Amino acid sequence: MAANCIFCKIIKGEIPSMKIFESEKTLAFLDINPLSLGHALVIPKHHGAKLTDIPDDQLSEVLPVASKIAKATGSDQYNILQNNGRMAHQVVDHVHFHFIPKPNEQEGLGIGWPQQ
Ligand code: IU
Repeated sequence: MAANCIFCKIIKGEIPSMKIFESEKTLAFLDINPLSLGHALVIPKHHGAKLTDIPDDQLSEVLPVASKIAKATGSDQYNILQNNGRMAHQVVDHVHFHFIPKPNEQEGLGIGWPQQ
């Protein structure tokens, strides 16, 4: 954990968030400034700014959680995005994977979030 990291504060519960999934090593919550309905972030609990700072055992849990979220929302049109460094538009220096659904205009987004 890093004392001044906003996502570490979210993990510790010092800052509120709309949590949608939590496990020992991973947390997922809704993005505060969503690019689409259901835009969520999946983060390893281990603090590290960039992908290469995160131990493999933490990283390996992240994509399965993103997959669970995709399944639970019912969305089959979405982006998974992970930015590293300012030139790549990274703003928050705690590794996070964006899940950005592209709701079908006729059907909208699906209905749920993953069960714990
Ligand atoms: P980026 O990949 O570092 O550019 O994305 C950071 C994201 O974190 C961005 O979509 C913000 O809206 C989001 N976010 C958040 O959900 N809660 C926060 O307290 C802060 C940023 I600061």
